[in-house]
Amino acid sequence: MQNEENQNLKDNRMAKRDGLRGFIGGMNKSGEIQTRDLSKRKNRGAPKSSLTRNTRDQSIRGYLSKLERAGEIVCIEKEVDPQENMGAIQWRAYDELGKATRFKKIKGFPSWQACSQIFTDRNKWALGLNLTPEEILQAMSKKLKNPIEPELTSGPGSPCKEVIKTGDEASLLDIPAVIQSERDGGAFISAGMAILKDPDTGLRNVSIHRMQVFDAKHSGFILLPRQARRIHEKYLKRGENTPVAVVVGAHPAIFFGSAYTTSFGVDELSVAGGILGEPVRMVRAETVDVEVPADAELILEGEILIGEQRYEGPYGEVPGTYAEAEDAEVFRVTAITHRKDPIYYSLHSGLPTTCAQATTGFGIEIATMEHLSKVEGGMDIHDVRVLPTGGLMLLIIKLTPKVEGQAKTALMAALSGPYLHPKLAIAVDDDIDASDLRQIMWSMTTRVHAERDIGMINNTRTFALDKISPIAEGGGQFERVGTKWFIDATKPALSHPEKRANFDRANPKNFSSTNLHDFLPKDVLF
Ligand SMILES: Cc1cc2nc3c(=O)[nH]c(=O)nc-3n(C[C@H](O)[C@H](O)[C@H](O)COP(=O)(O)O)c2cc1C
Ligand SMILES: [Mn+2]
Repeated sequence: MQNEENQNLKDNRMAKRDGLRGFIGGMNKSGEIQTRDLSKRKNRGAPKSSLTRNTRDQSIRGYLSKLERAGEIVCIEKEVDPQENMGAIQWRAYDELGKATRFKKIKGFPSWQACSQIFTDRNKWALGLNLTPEEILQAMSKKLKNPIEPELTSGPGSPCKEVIKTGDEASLLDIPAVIQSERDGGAFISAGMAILKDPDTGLRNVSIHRMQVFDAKHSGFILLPRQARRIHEKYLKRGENTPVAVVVGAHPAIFFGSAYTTSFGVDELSVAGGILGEPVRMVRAETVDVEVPADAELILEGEILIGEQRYEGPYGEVPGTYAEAEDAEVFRVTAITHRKDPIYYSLHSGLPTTCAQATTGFGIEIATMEHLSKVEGGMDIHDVRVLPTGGLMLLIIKLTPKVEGQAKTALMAALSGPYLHPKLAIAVDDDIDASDLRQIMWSMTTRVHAERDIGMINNTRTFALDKISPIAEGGGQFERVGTKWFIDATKPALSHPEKRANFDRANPKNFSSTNLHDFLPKDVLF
């Protein structure tokens, strides 16, 4: 009995994550999932209203406090070891409890704390960005259209400069970088937001790059063919090293901005400002000509070296498999600045579910929703989900198909959206919770006639880390060509009401008006 209850509790917690909710539980009449109304819980750190939002905090600390008040984070007082067990603890805490982790005592790093798995699902992102899970995709689209430029503040007294180490004092070995997956080539600084400046225009770019710690002064620096690489190549042409400041631990809006794909020349810190509703406060770095967010936990200043490559990897990557070891760019540190009691963001990558899937995935959801709003003059799209289980390659669209074939148009558009990652797109109807794998599987068996409802597009570019897609002839390990495919698991369209009704769910009588909790014994904790 006890075991059964424990199992139920565990199932309940599981349900909060990758869409394993009760099959029909938690739905209102229209089939929309009812997410917990956080605003009704006292002192739970939920957003009050847009007018009373505190936009002054630009650190990661306010968000960690909110996670704590909302019961979304476990605090580990026992000593942990970044080389041995931090990776497993942080991963399991989310997998088994659905929670982020705060580490209070780290072996070998007495003045440091760490946090992990803090952006693993939509609820946590909503908490961090002061939005509700229901409004988040539309609200973010709007905010992304209204960037606010960062502003320079005076340096002294900035939290990120409480400790300044330059020259021999600046050592990467002083940072509690974690060995995450079993076969990782070493410890990685995994949540570094690299700020680069275009040498021609002075325009700033911010993006996240994994950095394998090689020694006190050097780390790897993986540069996929995106905007940071474009800027790095400009410095290469000039025969110069690329100056860079890497930020670890800042407000969720800043972290989101650095992981979001925008047009070349758009400053991701302006994107972050738009989300915050005020300029990001910046200070000048010590040894490179770059500005950094004043309220950050940790800054690594340095340069990406010209003409130097080192063997890097393997690394447990976002699909949940390893990126092979290969030659990669090298970063050399010139200064390290941090708070006097820094909180290191130990971002876990690798096997789902981690921040690695739920961060880029969240960006893909917003961009896909926006992209689909322009297709067929706008369709009736209710939700877009990049479920972490799919390692960024699975995308679910929830829509009401008005006419036959419309879901397939949406699916094709979704597979050629702004991001390359989605490989399998599945359309579900408006009575399905698009975050619930059980409901998705049910739709796929009961509403899919495979011959009609499945499509494949061969020989298309696929996600750089999708190892099942072969490497393009003559390309590097990140250039892949494969097959994108889609499944239309919607009901017949609104234009065929009788056929459509034929696929209605056989819901229990009065299920939406019957509240299970009214009938449960009062002393049972749920
Ligand atoms: C956790 C995480 C790790 C990432 N690691 C890398 C990396 O090592 N190399 C890389 O080129 N991109 C990496 N990315 C992707 C880029 O940071 C991301 O696509 C960014 O938006 C690119 O910025 P850009 O549009 O300015 O080029 C990572 C993203 C996340 C969320
Ligand atoms: Mn960019």
